[in-house]
Amino acid sequence: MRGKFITIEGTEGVGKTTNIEFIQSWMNSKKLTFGTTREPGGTPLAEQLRELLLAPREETVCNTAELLMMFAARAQHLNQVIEPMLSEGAWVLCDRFTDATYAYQGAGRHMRDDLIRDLELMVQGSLQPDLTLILDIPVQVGLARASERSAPDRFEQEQIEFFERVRNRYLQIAQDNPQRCVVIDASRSLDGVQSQISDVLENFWESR
Ligand code: T5A
Repeated sequence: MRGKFITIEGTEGVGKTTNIEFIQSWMNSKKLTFGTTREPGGTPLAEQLRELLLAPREETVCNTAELLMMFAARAQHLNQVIEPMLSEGAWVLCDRFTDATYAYQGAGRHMRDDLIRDLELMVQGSLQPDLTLILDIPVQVGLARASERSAPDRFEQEQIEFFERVRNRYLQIAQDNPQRCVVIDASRSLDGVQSQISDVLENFWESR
């Protein structure tokens, strides 16, 4: 049987990394075979593209180059990691996927949705995640959390308005895809966040 594809999304510092560890424990408790991966990244080539994308630089990265690099990394990741694992029946837990492109390059950078959709179709065909957890938090809270952890990358140097557009797009995506997406209130204590995630995962498990 084909594995399930679960993605986790949200604006900067929303707690994806922290909660991925929690989801991994849940998957272990269900004795699932699974892999955890991330975007951009997940293969040696895609991780190199990630470094190129995230590094602050003096040269302005044009929006089209940024979009194409995101999808180049995704094509490699799907081909080398995600598709083979799902075909073998393993579950895949992925830190960000194409929703991030609609949110960051679409809403954040004002790139046209139809361009993104064409690339999505070319790179992933009809493949979509089975479940997407969208962690939601006021932008300022997330940026403050992220800044305590490390120096800002190229995206984290954007203005607050950029992240507001990203957040709003994520909420819109959730509204448009209620069968796939669940919004998690990530502004609560970690215990509160993980209790909601646990409920969502158990529901998903029952209905799979
Ligand atoms: N990107 C990506 C695009 O533009 N387009 C795309 O298509 C894709 C795929 C990737 C960047 O690339 C962009 C988006 C991103 O800018 P990333 O590493 O995936 O970068 O994204 P970040 O958001 O930068 O990831 P972070 O690691 O910064 O944030 P996390 O993982 O969401 O947050 P985490 O878990 O590290 O938590 C941050 C801090 O908050 C604390 C944690 O302990 C940690 O210190 N924390 C909490 N504190 C209190 N209460 C809670 N509930 C807490 N949860 C976590």
